[in-house]
Amino acid sequence: MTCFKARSCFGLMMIGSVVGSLQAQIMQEALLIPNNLVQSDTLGYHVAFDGPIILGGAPFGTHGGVVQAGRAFIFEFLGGVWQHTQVLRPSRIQQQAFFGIEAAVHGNTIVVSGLGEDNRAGAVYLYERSGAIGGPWAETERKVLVSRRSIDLFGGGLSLSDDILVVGSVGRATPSGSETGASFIYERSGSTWNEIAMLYPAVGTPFGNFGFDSAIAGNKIMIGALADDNRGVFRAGAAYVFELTGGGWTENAKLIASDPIDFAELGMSVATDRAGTTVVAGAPGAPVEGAGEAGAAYVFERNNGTWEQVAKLSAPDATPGASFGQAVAIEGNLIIVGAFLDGGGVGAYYVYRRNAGEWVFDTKIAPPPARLTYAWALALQGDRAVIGAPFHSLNEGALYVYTGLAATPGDMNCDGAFNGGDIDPFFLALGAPAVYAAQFPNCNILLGDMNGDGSVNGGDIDPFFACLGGGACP
Ligand SMILES: [Ca+2]
Ligand SMILES: [Ca+2]
Repeated sequence: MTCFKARSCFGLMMIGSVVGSLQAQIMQEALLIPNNLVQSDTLGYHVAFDGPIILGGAPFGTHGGVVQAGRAFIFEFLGGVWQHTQVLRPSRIQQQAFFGIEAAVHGNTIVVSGLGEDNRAGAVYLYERSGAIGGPWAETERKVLVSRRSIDLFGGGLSLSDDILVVGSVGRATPSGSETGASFIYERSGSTWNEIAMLYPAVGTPFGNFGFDSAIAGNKIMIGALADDNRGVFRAGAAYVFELTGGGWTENAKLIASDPIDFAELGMSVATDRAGTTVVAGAPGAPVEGAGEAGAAYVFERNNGTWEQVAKLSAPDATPGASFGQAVAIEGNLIIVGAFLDGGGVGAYYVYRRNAGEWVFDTKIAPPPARLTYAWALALQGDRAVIGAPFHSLNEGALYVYTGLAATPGDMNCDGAFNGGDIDPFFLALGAPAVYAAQFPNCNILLGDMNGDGSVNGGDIDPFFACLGGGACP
């Protein structure tokens, strides 16, 4: 438990549980509220998370008299606790740049958006960490578009992998129509990132907001276009899949709801699993059984090269205006969906699991009262989730960290599936638990407790392989 302000600490609590699974007890691990927050910082407006790094965007803070310049907070997992280690500010500080309104982190690289910079032309800033975990992060590059215009809004919909950076520009004009929006692809070459492509829909909607959100997995990039008019339905929204084939990124599929609805805005949020074969897209404006703007999240899976909608998720206690689907995340067989206006503006997130191919509701996590707009943003990796509550405490904002989300026994690399890829990590956990913890920082070692005696030891080997071979599982 890490606390940064005594008044905000309320201990390690068990929040929920899954019947029949000891491992899936979702616990609040930390509440991250740095001491130097100011009103209007809105920490948690965006969250990014990879390995031992949490990045919290705080875009609306006024600092040194520069109105809504924004900043971003880095937290690192050091000595078994989450510690606030650094505040990022860009080399060009500007009024209403909204630095931190979007961000991404992957390995030793961070990208932070200054979407509002230069009259909303927009910019992004890249940072690299020198040295090991805990070492200083320094700005390495600032990227802007060539022939940039105001209202390009370059800097939305960020995603980052080893060598690819995706940057959305929802106001950008493209050859397929005025202001369809676009996403720009950068490839890492040594220590610099070079623009290699501009992605846009083959048949776009003017002002379709293509590029609003994105996700990347291997050779696939998913891009949300929340105002896309598919089938003539105003702002029904869509998510596009692009694939790297024959040396270029090409449009592979356009994912739309089977029941497109005016103002559903599917594509407000987009996430993919690591394999790039399951996509979840939030549609926070969708009605649910007559509850207007209760919101939904659509799940698509790719089988034999074809994408199909396999589920429409909604809150079992859907209420009008909850905006379920404003934020989504997926890891293996686990999806979490934020509903920041649930409970009259308190907010909540919902957990779903894929069980025998079906996506089913598991649990709802709601914070104590008065945590305004909790789950406005969220991120998920392995066993951990990070939840942003940007308007908490007079818009200072806060981040919540939860553990215990992974629930597949034997899934030692916590990618959501139990298979041969878990054998090596299992033996690492058995033989060198400290090394395991360092190598898999967001995994729960107790997923290796296959005989359910509360620890990971030699007695788990036979049950591990029995389950892996198709026999009985815990
Ligand atoms: Ca696994
Ligand atoms: Ca055991």
